[in-house]
Formats: sequence, C-alpha cells, structure tokens
Amino acid sequence: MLVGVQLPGRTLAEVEASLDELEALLDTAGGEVAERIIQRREAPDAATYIGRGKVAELRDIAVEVHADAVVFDDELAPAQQRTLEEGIRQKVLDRTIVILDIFAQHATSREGKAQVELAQLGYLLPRLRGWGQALSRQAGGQAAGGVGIGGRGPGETQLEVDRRRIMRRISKLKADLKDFERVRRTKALERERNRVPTAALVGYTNAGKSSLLNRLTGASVLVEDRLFATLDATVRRLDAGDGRDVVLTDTVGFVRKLPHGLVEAFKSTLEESTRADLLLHVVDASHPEAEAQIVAVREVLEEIGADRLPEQIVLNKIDRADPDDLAALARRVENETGTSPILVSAVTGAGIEELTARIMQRLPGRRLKVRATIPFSRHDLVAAAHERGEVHLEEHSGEGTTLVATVDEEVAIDMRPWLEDDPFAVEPEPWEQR
Ligand SMILES: Nc1nc2c(ncn2[C@@H]2O[C@H](COP(=O)(O)OP(=O)(O)OP(=O)(O)O)[C@@H](O)[C@H]2O)c(=O)[nH]1
Ligand SMILES: [Mg+2]
Repeated sequence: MLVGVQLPGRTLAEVEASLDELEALLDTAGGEVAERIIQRREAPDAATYIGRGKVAELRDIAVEVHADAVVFDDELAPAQQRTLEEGIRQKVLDRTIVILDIFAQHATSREGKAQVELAQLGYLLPRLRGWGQALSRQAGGQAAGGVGIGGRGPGETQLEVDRRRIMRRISKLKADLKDFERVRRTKALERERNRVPTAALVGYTNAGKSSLLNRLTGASVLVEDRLFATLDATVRRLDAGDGRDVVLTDTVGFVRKLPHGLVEAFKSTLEESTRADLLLHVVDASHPEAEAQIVAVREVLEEIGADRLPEQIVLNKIDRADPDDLAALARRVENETGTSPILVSAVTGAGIEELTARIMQRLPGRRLKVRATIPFSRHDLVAAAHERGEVHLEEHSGEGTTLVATVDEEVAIDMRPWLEDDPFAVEPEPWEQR
C-alpha cells in the first residue's frame, strides 16, 4: 500500500506522478501495489508524518486490501517509522529503503556493492534503536523495581554490540571506497594527461543513457526497462570518423528524492561526470514528466558540483513521443538553455549522426605533440600553433619554419602534409580494456 502526502504548493497531479514513480520503483524491487492513499496536510506530522487520526484508518485499509507493507513516498524519520509500525501493525517502508533495495539488487561491481552497503548501513544505524529501546525499557522497569542488576537490559547490550559492529563495517567500507577512488583518479589523470575529451551521459533513470552509449559506440551495456539498470560507470571510445579521439561515459541514473546517503556513497562514481568536458543530458521525451525529470537531474548535478559544465540536452525516445508534445518540449528547452536540443531515438537510430556531430562540435579537441617544417606559404599554421598551442622550438631555414609544438588536434590535422611523424597513432588506453 502506497501513501503520499500532499503538502501546500504541490498539486494532486504531482503527488500522483510521484506515486506512479514509487510504484515503478516497487515493481522493480519485486513488489506489487494493492492500494494508494493520498493525504492532504498543511505540514507533515512530527510523530506520525500523516497524522494520528489517519494511522488507524491506514491499519484498517491495510487489512482490507491484504497489504503486507505500507510504503511512504518520502523518507521517514526513524522515530516516525517506529510509531507508524506500532500503529499500523504492518511493515512500514519509505521511498529511500525501496531505492536502496533496488541498488542492492543491481550492484555488480565490488565498488558498487560497497557503495550500496555503506548507504544501507547509514540508513540502518539510526533505526537500530527501535527494538533496542523497547527491550531496554523492560529491563529498565525491572531495575526500577529494585533488582538493581541488569539496569542495562540485554536489549541495550545487544544494541551496543550491533552498533559497534556496524560502525566498524562502515569504517572498513569507507576505507575500501577510498582505494577504489584512488584507482579511478589515476585513470582519470591518465586521460587528462592524454587530453582525451570526455562527454558524460547523465539523466533520469530509464531515460535511455545506456541504449545511447551502445548506439554511439557499439558497446553492449545492459539495457533494461527497469529503474537503475546501470550502477557502474562504463567508459567507451567514440569513433566520429574524423580521426579525433573522444570518450563517452555512462553511469547511474538519477531519480527524484534520491536519498542523500546514496548520493554521498556514490559520489565517486557520480564524479566521473564532473570531470567531463560536456554533459549529455539524456531525457525520455515520451515521458509525461520529462520536464520535472530535467529539474530533478539538475538538482543532483548541483549536489555533485557538475552544474557548471556545458550541457547538451538530448531528447530521446522520439519514436514514441507525441509529435506536438515533443515540439513544445524542444522549444521550451531551447528557450531555457539557449542551445537547441538534439532529437534522437536510440532504438531506431534517428538523429544519432546529428548527435555525434554535435558532440564533436562542442568538445574541445585533443592536443598533440607535432614536429614539422612548414613552408612559408602556410605561415598561418605557424601562427595557429602559437595561438592554439604551445611552441617549444621554432627555427627558420630556406625550406620554411621548423616547429616542435603541442597544438590543438585541428591544427595538427591541417599540418598533416608536413608532419615528421604520426601523432595520430593512438595506443589503446589501459582503461579501455574494462
Ligand atoms: N521506444 C524507445 N525506447 C527506448 C529508447 N531508448 C531506450 N529505450 C528503452 O528504455 C529503457 C531504458 O533504457 P536504458 O538504456 O537502460 O536506460 P538508462 O538511462 O541507461 O537507465 P538506467 O541505467 O536504469 O538509469 C529500455 O527498455 C530501452 O529499450 C528509444 O529511443 N525509444
Ligand atoms: Mg543504464
């Protein structure tokens, strides 16, 4: 049974859309929805979130529809969850635990698993108190009755042991994640040194990021009509056919009310996108909530410090979007960002060439080390080397100007006829072998 609360400033449609999404999340996690309840409130109730009167009502409805869990659309405070569980006499869950559960099911890499476990333990720790307090309350009663011994009830002792064990585990996970991060940093530095421009696919979960990566690079990343199919970062080379070298990354999708603990835990994976030269913000243009999803994605980008990067909106799934809605969406995006969105379908391949062209157009070129003797008739290339590169050595002779320089790739391409060796030969990068 799903429960949403409509607070002032939120329309019923917004609450319904959020519950639709919670239903999709639940479906992905392996649950089935029997009933949904929406309660209007001026503010969440501190003790019960939905209000005391509503709790008894929920208990009756839960029995009636045979619900074995009641799922709230917002993260509940630990005390609220406990009070609700006592009042409804059913398992009480919230959006956060459902998302954590999906992440736990989908994590495959060691890093992904460690990240999810860290977020889960962070969620669990303040909620341990629940049964611990109930038990120590009993023991406390005994102690107050004059027994003296056992003032620390067994519940509390056990709770302390559990808590300490969890804290140790959290420290271990954090240390492990630091190691993973170091490896990731090294790889990123390597790319930086080689100046390979990178575009990162970002966007709402299920928008089609992995499908686009596959389309653009011939990769075979798992694509599924499930939320959070991708949890790990994948890096692939994009061949635009002009000899330039560009890298594309795919990573975990975002969702509204993404638990903060998860963002924290996944920070290093998510930061993969903050190092990109261009964000390809993929949007499911056939989704009725497309614009709200754009906003939600930007909120997470801001949280990870990626909101200042150049952004290219990619409206995907145009094969199943309503043409009028699509045109209106594209217009609004263009007005707001000042850049026209690219319209594509990862399934039919429509618009993919335009997308590749736009990526190449908006990415800075690679820099290459060149050695060449340029004839005087092409002195413009020497000037370009100064303007768009660094000249290490310049000598004039009867033949022309001999240069050793590090220049933008386009300049190197123009110099091709006079280059002494081939700076375009590219060794496969170690990170490509993943
Ligand atoms: N009709 C249509 N379906 C698409 C298109 N692109 C992707 N899909 C479908 O949308 C679903 C999600 O695609 P993914 O590529 O896994 O999406 P994602 O953004 O990587 O999702 P997560 O990794 O779960 O965040 C799959 O069922 C795809 O087949 C498209 O252009 N048209
Ligand atoms: Mg994916």
